[in-house]
Amino acid sequence: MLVLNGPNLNMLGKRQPEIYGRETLADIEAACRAEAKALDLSLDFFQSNHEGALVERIQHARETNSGIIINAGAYTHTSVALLDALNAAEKPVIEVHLSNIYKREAFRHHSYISPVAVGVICGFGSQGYLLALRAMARLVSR
Ligand code: CA2
Repeated sequence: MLVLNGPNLNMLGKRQPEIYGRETLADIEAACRAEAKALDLSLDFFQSNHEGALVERIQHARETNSGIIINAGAYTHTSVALLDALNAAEKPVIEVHLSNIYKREAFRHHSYISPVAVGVICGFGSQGYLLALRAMARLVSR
């Protein structure tokens, strides 16, 4: 399983705790690792601030991962390149957001990722990643 994180998510816990909470990305990774272990899933966890690095990691996932859980950060709302890469990967995708993007500015209401996703989880903070892992465990065991 690949859990992919986009730009600025490395800043979690360091700024804007009122929107994104106090947990760091390392805390979320640790929680994901514990959940993946309980679900008997192998886990790769990756973050980049660079669109091309995210595209390359998705390309690699085609060979190495059974599914992709992605919080693309702001690239969610801008990146046709990530959409194309996810389509080409031909793996189940679950889109995750910490915040409820529909409660926020209108420009966050559109996602380029959602059309390729099996489902979207937003507004539950870091718990969303764990919910996505549980949903993905079922999807890949089918
Ligand atoms: O709610 C989410 O998970 C988002 O994907 C987070 C993105 C935002 O652009 C999306 O619209 C929704 C931003 C991540 C930035 O995270 C920060 C955390 C702490 C300090 C600064 C940025």
